Amino acid sequence: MRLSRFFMPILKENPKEAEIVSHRLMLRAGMIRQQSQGIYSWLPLGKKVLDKVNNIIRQEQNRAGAIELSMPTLQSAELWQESGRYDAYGKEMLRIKDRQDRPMLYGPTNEEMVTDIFRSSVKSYKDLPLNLYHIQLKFRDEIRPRFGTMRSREFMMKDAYSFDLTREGAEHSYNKMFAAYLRTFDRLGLRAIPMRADTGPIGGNLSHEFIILADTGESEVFCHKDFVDFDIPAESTDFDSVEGLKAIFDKWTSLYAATSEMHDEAAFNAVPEGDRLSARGIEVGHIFYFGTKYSEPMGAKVQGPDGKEHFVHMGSYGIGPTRLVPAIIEASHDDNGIIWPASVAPFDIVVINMKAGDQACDDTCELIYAALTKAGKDVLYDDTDDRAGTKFATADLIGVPVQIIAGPRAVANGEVEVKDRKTGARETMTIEAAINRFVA
Ligand code: 5CA
Repeated sequence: MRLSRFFMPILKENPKEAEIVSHRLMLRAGMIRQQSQGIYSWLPLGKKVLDKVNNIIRQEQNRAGAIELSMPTLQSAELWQESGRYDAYGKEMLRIKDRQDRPMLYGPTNEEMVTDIFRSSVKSYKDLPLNLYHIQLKFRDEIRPRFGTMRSREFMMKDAYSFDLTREGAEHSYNKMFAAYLRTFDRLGLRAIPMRADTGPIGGNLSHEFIILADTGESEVFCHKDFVDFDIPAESTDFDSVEGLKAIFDKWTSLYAATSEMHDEAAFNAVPEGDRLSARGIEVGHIFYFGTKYSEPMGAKVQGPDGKEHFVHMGSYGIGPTRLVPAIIEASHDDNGIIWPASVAPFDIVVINMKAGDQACDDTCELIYAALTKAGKDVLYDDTDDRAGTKFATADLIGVPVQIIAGPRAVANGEVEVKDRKTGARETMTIEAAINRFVA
């Protein structure tokens, strides 16, 4: 992508409304724009990162056996009256009427709708286990939307819903998502710790929040410090192995970890003092087992091997992609801007032409841009006629992991500079060596 033809409205000034660093940097880098309170557009640079986050989530959901579908944002109130949540959900639900005066709502979550899909076509235990997920916008009319897309009113959620014949089966489904979440957050460059959590309006009595430790987090959390170094389940994890996944779950729940709502002071004080971590955290995922809470009132049942009808045991599993993007920035930035982990960077490499219009610089940059693009790299080429200083500042701000810098002096020697955004290390090398480093 040539920067001269891209749409990346960088802000020079620090936006006054931004209270935390991720919100400030997302606005400055032209990733998002607020359209009304708590409702955001994702501009091209932000959309690229969000898509990469969603793809990693998708890969890990698929690996764990979940199946993707797409459900609508607008739902009929009738379904929610069946479960009893239409009245219970309160003011967070945006209620709408259509032209026939029928009550509708903008979905804050999808337990009812997916249960309706399930009951309309699944009749036998032989079709279980089943886990259906989608990545879709949600709306919650939060009292205090804040921190940009960290807590917004319209936000994206990956929500998965599992169906099993028995409680034991449902626990295995829960453990699959538990392990998939550990892998997902790790691939996003984050250390997320599962903590016992309150179930709120979703319900049930088994639930874990996945929390990233960050000073700007909204939750107060308490855990054993060893979680910071625990091993992540490998790519080769067998998601069909009941014992294997139970072992992962047992290990990751063997030490104390709880959010403030579930905090047990006495249990925490039993942890040796030097091992106690009391910190702030960002909730990036939340998983629930709630048994037959929805299947009973909505009549979602299957025939079991005993020939009798059984209400299915369900769980739901959420991740917030539009919250994850700022969470990654909170965990990875410096005074100059964002430092993206390679897995979600909007571009792999930025080529900086220090003197656009200079034939040698132009030719060198075009050569590198073409070679790396051909090799499958996603390259941003800063071909604008801004000053070199402005280009360096922009490249640092938007956090692309590698910068290849072509200035007249180096280019005259057949060389360019390669800068690592994270460490700041710079290396001068031949043009060919620079290309080879990223093609190989
Ligand atoms: N139905 C369940 C799981 S599918 C559910 O709704 N869970 S939740 O309420 O915990 O939300 C799941 C995830 O969505 C949260 O962990 C968080 O990452 C994200 N999320 C929730 N509310 C917001 C919000 N206002 N802004 C941004 N992300 C949010």
